[in-house]
Amino acid sequence: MEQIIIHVDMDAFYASVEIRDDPSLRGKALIIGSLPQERGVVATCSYEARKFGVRSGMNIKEAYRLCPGGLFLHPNFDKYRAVSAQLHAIWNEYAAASEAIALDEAYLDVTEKAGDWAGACAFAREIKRRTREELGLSCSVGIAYCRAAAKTASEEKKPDGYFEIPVAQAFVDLIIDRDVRVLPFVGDKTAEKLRMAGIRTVRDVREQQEAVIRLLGKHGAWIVQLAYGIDERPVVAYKPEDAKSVSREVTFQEDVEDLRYLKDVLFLLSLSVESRAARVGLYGRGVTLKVTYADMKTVTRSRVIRSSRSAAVLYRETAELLEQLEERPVRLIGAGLHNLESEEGRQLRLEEVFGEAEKERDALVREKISELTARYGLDFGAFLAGTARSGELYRTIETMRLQG
Ligand code: DCP
Ligand code: MG
Repeated sequence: MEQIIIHVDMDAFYASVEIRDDPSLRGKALIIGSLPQERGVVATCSYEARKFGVRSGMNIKEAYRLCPGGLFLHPNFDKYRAVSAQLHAIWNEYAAASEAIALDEAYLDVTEKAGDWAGACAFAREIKRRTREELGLSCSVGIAYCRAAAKTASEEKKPDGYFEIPVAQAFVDLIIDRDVRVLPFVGDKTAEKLRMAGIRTVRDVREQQEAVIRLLGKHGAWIVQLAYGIDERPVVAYKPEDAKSVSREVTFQEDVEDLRYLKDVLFLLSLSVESRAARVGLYGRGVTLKVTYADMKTVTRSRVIRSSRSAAVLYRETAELLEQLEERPVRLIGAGLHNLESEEGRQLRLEEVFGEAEKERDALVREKISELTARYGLDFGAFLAGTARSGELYRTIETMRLQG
């Protein structure tokens, strides 16, 4: 699959917006998040503050210790959301499909609109120019033949960066001696597992690919592919704020790290989404997983599916997406269907006509419910009767967390 993808990411986003709106802040070590005397974390900070070692997600006390002369400000989310909408509106003009990953970040599939590589590079330059001229903010862009490389490229020359990775060989040459964490889906935990097996760099992954797969299974096979610069994931048109979706999310009373529990929660959320979608008579052609980590960083991941609203499908897809994320304490998790379509618009597949797909899904749902009943000792009958009601859902999820 030939693709040309631009990844665009704003520089020190929240901090840059504050500096734009109050030029007296320019050049200062600006830290957005809690104030030093409060409990909390750094959301982001200006590049001047980064020189002191301050980072997103860091405890605010630690940030204060590193940078006592810094200027600490609370975030203004409404403002960032409004700016984000303006940013994505500009970027979307250049893409046939654009996938908003965060308020300040998107993948743009420019393959068709740009026509060729030179056209894509011109788009990237124009995106930078317009973002600066129209919104007074700087961004970093990466242009590449695949998502993973585009993301690496946008980080390569931050801030105000511009970088091209036209082919797989160029990507491999760039990252081969870097830490495995340069690859998407390799977070701290995965990196640690690999390190225990003596695998530290991308080169090590290539040279010990059997070991990587043995160690990490399907996830490992992904990582090996990426180490060869192979990444065919498409850009899935998706905007988190898109109202045309049916989704359900839950914020935990306490942060959660247990992957099995998180998957069980996804299953319950999926059942709830299915019943909601059924009530409004809609099916989705995309699924979305949303995760907010304990440090407030939110990530969303989407996939294209064959039109469905089945809890089994939604669960299977979102659980897979979850496995590909970094393992860090989770504060909120959500699952949803998007790219919705109604009954009439759908083309039935043969398996559906004969009811086979449905039987298979029902079996998966039944199996999963008996698994949960055994694990948590709860009566899921009551829950199933009320899946669409939030109260029941939250209560069940919290009870499971306390019993798990
Ligand atoms: N954010 C947050 N908590 C985090 C990470 C990020 O609240 N742990 C918010 C603040 C950031 C915004 O999301 O401004 C975008 O995140 P990025 O990771 O893109 O960070 P920045 O844009 O701030 O900086 P960079 O120039 O490194 O992209
Ligand atoms: Mg950014």
